[in-house]
Amino acid sequence: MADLKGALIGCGFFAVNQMHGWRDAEGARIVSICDRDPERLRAVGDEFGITRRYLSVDDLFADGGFDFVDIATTVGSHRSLVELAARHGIATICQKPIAPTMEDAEAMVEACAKAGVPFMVHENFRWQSPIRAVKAAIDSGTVGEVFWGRVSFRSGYDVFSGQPYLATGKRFIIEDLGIHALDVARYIFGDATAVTARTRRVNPAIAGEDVATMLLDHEGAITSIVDCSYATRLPIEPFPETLIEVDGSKGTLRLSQGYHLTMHSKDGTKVTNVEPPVLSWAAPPWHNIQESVSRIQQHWVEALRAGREPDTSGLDNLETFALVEASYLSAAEGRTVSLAEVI
Ligand code: NAD
Ligand code: 89V
Repeated sequence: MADLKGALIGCGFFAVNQMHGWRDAEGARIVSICDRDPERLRAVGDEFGITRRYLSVDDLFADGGFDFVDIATTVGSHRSLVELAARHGIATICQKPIAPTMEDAEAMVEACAKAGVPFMVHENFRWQSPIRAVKAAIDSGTVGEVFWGRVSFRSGYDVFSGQPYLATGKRFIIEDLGIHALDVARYIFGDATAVTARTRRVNPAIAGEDVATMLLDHEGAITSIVDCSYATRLPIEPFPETLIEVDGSKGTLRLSQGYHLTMHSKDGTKVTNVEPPVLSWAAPPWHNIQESVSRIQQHWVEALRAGREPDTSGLDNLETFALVEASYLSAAEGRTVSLAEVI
């Protein structure tokens, strides 16, 4: 079967990982790239040997010649680009966060559904192999019925040097990073029905919040805590590890710093090293995220070929984005917010 042909829109900081992932993907390759910044277009085009380069998305779509687009621009352009792709009947991947508002996110999902085009949000954290290992361990039944959990990302890493725009938005950590942790909480503990959140800005040099704590009520009477911080200085910097705790009726499970997975039950305690591989193009500490990029892209190829909805489809991602919206509303109003209020 011929490879699927893709076009990448946005050749910035993170797109380089996506281009590496596509180079390794089985059954797909990038044939065209687009960026309104000629320098970024040249850099990515030269590094990955892509000759079809466009400064304008209108020219990109006018020329066509691809089966899907991979949108790697920042959030402000996501809605217009996804709707443009839908108008051209092109299957679409869009980076997280799906949109700046719930209204935009819902419109994007509707536009793709109406056009009959597959739509996936690049929500990659749930594809990290340590997180898959946690889910597999729960599914194996070792810890019994899960009743409590925690998804935690606490760091003092300087994310602003690579992504300066993160320092300027009114919203920061929940929208950019908490969104991944909230999605992981949904993936592991199931959909949530309500959230209670508190936020704080510790770093005076940025505009948004850099600390957030969310208490989630999940369907099935599971309670979880999702906490994230970029203001936490630790003896060994954990970036970008997501740590997970799970308590169940028969035992406990802990994904701790250094990618150690500890499973404890009446049968004993087992510690496994679940560190992800460092792919040929990857570099620690980013290898964890980089591996998940390759995995979600391969999932997209398989889902597209099979005519299946991808796990993090636009529709699925509305539930994750609703948690983001509900968390900001909860923190602003100091009350518990039901997901039904925002979705
Ligand atoms: P960036 O600013 O470095 O790159 C964005 C690029 O898109 C820029 O080169 C810009 O010129 C280009 N662009 C913007 N609008 C355009 C348009 N309309 N047409 C053509 N080009 C356009 O941003 P980044 O840090 O690479 O982030 C991009 C997206 O990736 C964001 O949504 C961010 O949240 C997400 N991201 C995801 C992960 C992850 O693990 N999933 C990690 C980092 C960033
Ligand atoms: O995954 C992300 O969205 C990134 C980072 C891990 C740096 O927060 O912005």
